[in-house]
Amino acid sequence: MHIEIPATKTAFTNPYGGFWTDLENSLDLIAGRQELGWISDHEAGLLKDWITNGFVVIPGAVPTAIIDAVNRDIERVLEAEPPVCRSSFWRAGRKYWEPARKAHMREEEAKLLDLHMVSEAARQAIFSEQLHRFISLVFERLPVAFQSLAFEMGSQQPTHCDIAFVHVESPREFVASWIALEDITPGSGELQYYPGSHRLDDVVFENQSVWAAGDLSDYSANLDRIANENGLALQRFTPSKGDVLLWSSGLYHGGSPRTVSELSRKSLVTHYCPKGRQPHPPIDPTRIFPTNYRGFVCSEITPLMSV
Ligand SMILES: O=C(O)CCC(=O)C(=O)O
Ligand SMILES: [Fe+2]
Repeated sequence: MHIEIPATKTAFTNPYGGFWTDLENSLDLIAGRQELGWISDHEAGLLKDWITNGFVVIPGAVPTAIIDAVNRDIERVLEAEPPVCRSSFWRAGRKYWEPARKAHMREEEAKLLDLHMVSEAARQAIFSEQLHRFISLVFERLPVAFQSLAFEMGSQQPTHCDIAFVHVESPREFVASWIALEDITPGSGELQYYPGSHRLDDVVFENQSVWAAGDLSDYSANLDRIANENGLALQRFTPSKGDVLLWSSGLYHGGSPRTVSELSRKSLVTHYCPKGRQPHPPIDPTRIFPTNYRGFVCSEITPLMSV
C-alpha cells in the first residue's frame, strides 16, 4: 500500500530564523503553552502582540525606586573623574567615542554606553521581574545584556532596523528594551516605530549581508518607503516613568524630531541575546559576567571599568 506523506513542515517567517515566536505556527504554540498552564492569559496576550506587532509595552515594569537609583548612577557616572564609561555622539559630521562626561549628553545622538557594566541599579532595571519574564518567554534561555545606551535627550535617529547595526551571530535572535527614566512628553523626540515591520524582508546590503555596509545615504528613506508601501504607519511612545517597550530585532524604528529643543527624554535602551548566542565580534567568555538577576552582562566595547 502506498501512503502519501504530507509535505508539511513548520518554517520560520523569514530566511534568518529567529525565536519560536518567529515560527509560522507561533500562535498555535501560544495556545498550547496556555492550555498546558505554562503561561497566563495575560502573557499569552503579550506574546500575541509581540508576534503581530514586533513589540510590546509593559506599563510600570520597573519600580520607581529602581529608576531613581538608575538616574542617580547616571549622574554619578557622568561626573566621575576619571570617567568610568564611554559615550558616543556626533559633532560636525564625525562620530566620537569618548570617556563619558556630562557635557556630551547634549551633543547630537548622544549616548552613555554600557551603564549596565558599572551600575547595580541598571542591572536591576534591565532584569526587573516583568521584563525578565517576558524576555525569558521569548528566549527560553537565560538572557545576556550585551549593550546599553542611556539617553538624556531624544536621539532623532532616522528610521533603522537594529539588525543592520547591532551585530549578533543570529540576526533575528536579539531584542531591545526601552525603559522610560522619566515621564516622556510629546515633542521631546519620542521613540517611534512601524508596528508589524518586523515581518518585512530584511534589507540586504552591497556585500550580501544584513549587516550595514557601503553607501547608507538612502537607507532610512528606503525603510520609510517600504513601510509605507506595506500600509504601515508610525506610532510614537509617550510612556510614564518605569514603563518599558520591548522590540524585536527586526522592527523598523527611530527617534522622532525634537520639536521642543530643551525637553529631556531620559531613557535606557538595552540589547539582549540568549545565552549561547554571541554578539559579533565574539566576546571572550571571561568578560561575560553573571548578575544577581538570572541574567548575564557583557560589553562589546572595551570597558574603562568592569563590574
Ligand atoms: O531611543 C531612540 O531614540 C532610538 C534608540 C535606538 O534606536 C536604539 O538604541 O537601537
Ligand atoms: Fe535602534
